[in-house]
Amino acid sequence: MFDKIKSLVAKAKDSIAEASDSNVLADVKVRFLGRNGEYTGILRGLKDASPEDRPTLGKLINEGRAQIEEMFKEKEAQLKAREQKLKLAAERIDVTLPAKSELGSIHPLTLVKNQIVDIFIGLGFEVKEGPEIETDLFNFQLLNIPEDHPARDMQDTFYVGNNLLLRTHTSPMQAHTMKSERPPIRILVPGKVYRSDDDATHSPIFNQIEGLVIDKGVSLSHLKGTLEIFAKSLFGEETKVRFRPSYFPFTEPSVEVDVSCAMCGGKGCSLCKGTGWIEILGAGVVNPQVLVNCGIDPEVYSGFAFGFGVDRIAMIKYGIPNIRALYENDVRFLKQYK
Ligand code: FA5
Repeated sequence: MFDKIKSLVAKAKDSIAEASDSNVLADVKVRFLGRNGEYTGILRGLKDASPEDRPTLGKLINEGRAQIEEMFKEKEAQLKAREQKLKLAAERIDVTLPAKSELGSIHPLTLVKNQIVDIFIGLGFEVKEGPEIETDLFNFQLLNIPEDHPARDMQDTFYVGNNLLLRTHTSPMQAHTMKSERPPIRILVPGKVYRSDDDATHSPIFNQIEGLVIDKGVSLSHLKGTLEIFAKSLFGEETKVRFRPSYFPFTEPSVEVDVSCAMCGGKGCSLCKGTGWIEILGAGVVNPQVLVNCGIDPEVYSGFAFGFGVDRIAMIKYGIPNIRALYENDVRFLKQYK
């Protein structure tokens, strides 16, 4: 038995030395020190030893076990350190390699907005932004929109609280500016607006750009000249502009503005539904009542205003058939606008 203990300790020593990684070492440990392990088995043999040998043998067995455990501990630490080193080497990142991240692209709505803003900056307009949460006063009342106008209905407007709503157009910024500044005023207001609308050409959230000019002697012909320059700059020199009579409570007279179809040059195609014209905005001469509401004397000053849907223009410019494509953030769609 004395020899067996010695030879098992020696055998364990060899097996431990040979173990090439932590998994192998763990198996070796089970083989020697597990519940049914070779070395553990020796203890069971102790009962067959003579009573006078037992204390010495017991002591030897324990010392042998302590020795084997110590050898395991040392080897485990050794293997762990080596494996950690290998792992770090495998995960090493070469920070000097060229970066491979893909460049993003500008959203088509932002592209169109930037183009429009640039054109109007060139015409001397000042760019402003306004709140998306508005009061009934600024979104409707000051703009001469009567109490019973359908736009004020719950079906069309998102109300967010007592007298508060998500602005349905960028026109409230007309009132904010006229109440806080004196003419001459020449502003352009891009921004998000909200309506309870949802189909292929209408989205509950969309983008408008508002324009307002107030000065002495401003008339409808100034509006036409301004929009002609705008349309030619955005859609091409050949573009023609057409005014059709319309109605907005805050402008009088009011017009819908069409541009000749950029795709067919006015001959008629699927984009313009065969008419040769595409409607892009609403506009008009500022209603004198709105000037009075905002503290500007209509006997001295007059002005024009316009407001167009940026989404509609992006759809025309890029031939996008469904407005939802602009809000779904599908990278395959957005990538095309690099
Ligand atoms: C207005 O919102 C007026 N405030 C425009 C205006 C400003 C008139 C200044 C006169 C003076 P309208 O409701 O027609 O008008 O909307 C303007 C444009 O927004 C439309 O021509 C259309 O291009 C766009 N539009 C309207 N509803 C939606 C929608 N749900 N989704 C996308 N675009 C829309």
